Amino acid sequence: MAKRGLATTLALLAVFLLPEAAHAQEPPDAEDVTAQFVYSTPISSGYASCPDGWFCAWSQPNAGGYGTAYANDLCRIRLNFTDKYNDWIDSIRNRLPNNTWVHVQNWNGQTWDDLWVSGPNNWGNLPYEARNRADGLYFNC
Ligand SMILES: [Ca+2]
Repeated sequence: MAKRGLATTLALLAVFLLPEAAHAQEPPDAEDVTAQFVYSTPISSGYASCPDGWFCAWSQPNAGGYGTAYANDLCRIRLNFTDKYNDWIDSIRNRLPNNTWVHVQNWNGQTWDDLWVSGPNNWGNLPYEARNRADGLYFNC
């Protein structure tokens, strides 16, 4: 009976723990980097100023405010904006190649949470509740 009780307990733990692990959606070799390791460049406002092959983010809705484009070849890294540049991004455009998905993420003090997951060719305003919260970008391809 004691063994069955342990097995039942472990099974219940797995039920509760596994969905959380699956939610992370990140490979174990995800690497955190800061801006000095990622090629980026300022861009003008307007969705049309996002060059083909780049991921673009703007500080205001409708591709307004200041913008930054991030280069390709960014698989499986997280760009941590660091304290100086956190809590920004209102709108985005994903023109990265290689079926790259970009997770716009918030650091909640313990883990990275997805505010938005941008598939290939995705563009537009982030949902209202996701704006001005991004602390990093996770590139998955
Ligand atoms: Ca934040």
